[in-house]
Amino acid sequence: MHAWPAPDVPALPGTGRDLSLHDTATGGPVSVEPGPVARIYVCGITPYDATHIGHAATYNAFDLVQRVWLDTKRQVHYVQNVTDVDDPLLERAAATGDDWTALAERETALFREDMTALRILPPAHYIGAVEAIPGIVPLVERLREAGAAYELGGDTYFSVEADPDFGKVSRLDAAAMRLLSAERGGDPDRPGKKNPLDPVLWLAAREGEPSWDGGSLGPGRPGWHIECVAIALDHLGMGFDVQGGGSDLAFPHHEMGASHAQVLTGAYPFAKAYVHAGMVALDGEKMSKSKGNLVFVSTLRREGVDPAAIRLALLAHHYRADWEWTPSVLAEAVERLARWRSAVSRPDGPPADDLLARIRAALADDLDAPRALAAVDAWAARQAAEGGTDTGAPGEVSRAVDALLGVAL
Ligand code: 5CA
Ligand code: ZN
Repeated sequence: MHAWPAPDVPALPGTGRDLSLHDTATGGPVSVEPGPVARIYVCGITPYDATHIGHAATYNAFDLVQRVWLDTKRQVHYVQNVTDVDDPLLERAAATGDDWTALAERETALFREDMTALRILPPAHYIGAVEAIPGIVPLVERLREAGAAYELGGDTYFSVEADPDFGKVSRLDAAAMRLLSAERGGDPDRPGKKNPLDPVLWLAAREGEPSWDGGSLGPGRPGWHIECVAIALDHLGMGFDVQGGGSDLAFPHHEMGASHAQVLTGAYPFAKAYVHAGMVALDGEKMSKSKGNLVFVSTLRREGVDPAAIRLALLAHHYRADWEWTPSVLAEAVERLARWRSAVSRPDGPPADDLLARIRAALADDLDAPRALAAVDAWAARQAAEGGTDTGAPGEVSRAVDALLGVAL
């Protein structure tokens, strides 16, 4: 499917710094050193509801990764999926009487608009689960032939024991895995499974649900993890630089995906770094479509909130932090945006070369956006207090803020 239009990324003087990111699999910072073409896969939405602030925060984090790479003069090969068929989408469509394809199309279209408004760079390949099915079926067949998958009541399951490296992404103990599996789409209590954690690869056709030709697997639909594996292997191959998503994807989704791919290819690792964004909460609980405690990007836009202010509200929090959306978070961002715009609208100002270096250093250090904002705040405060004579400075600041933080002043 098509993605969304790319915003301009102004070229900046000099070259940016190499990026260090916190990797869930090692539990510490890793120096991400991609080749001339950096490869990143970020898990996309399940389109049964509009983009909320939590989604936007996660996609904003991985947008910064790309902007840092572009600033090091690398190209970025970015792939994202859309889980346009899965249990929660079908359940929502059934509950509202909507056609599930119309629901998915509508919400994906809204997501594209929200991403465009937020100046998030689009993926080069934006692939739906449904369109990936012809590539998924042979992978599941191969896993079965290799003895890494088995049939249960017509469904096909992956055997986690087939991967000697299973567990290395999330590094959780068996009890924690079991709990999260039940919470996040797994079925650890289904009788007959070899290991309670084994995830479904291919779900046999069920009454009233859509199904596709599954070759030797029979008609059905794909499991969730194999969807992202098929898309990532097809467009990026093994050993790509960053696998990204919110922290709720570390287990089971990214753990299972890594295992599927490692067993399929015999290579290790699936991704060189697993990077996870914190969860945004509302009223004390994680913002989630299933709980319904949501603030939608599109609602804020409709209310007349400048998308640049939404983006500044996201940037004010470190991407790995769990944080809470409140009216004052937005009010502070609106106020900051006005301050910055006023500062760059003057014909001259204090010199800005040091500011560019500070933004670059902050972002290269595990995407420390709050530190980058503080550096811009300091420049804007000097501008307001004493002004300056550097006629190039306001332009340099707005180009740096645009290119590295995605905020057009
Ligand atoms: N389609 C799958 C991934 S393949 C999925 O998780 N879709 S989603 O719509 O539920 O979430 C999309 C992305 O937003 C995921 O990376 C998820 O981790 C992230 N996300 C969901 N809720 C929040 C939240 N409250 N705060 C931050 N990120 C969130
Ligand atoms: Zn995914």
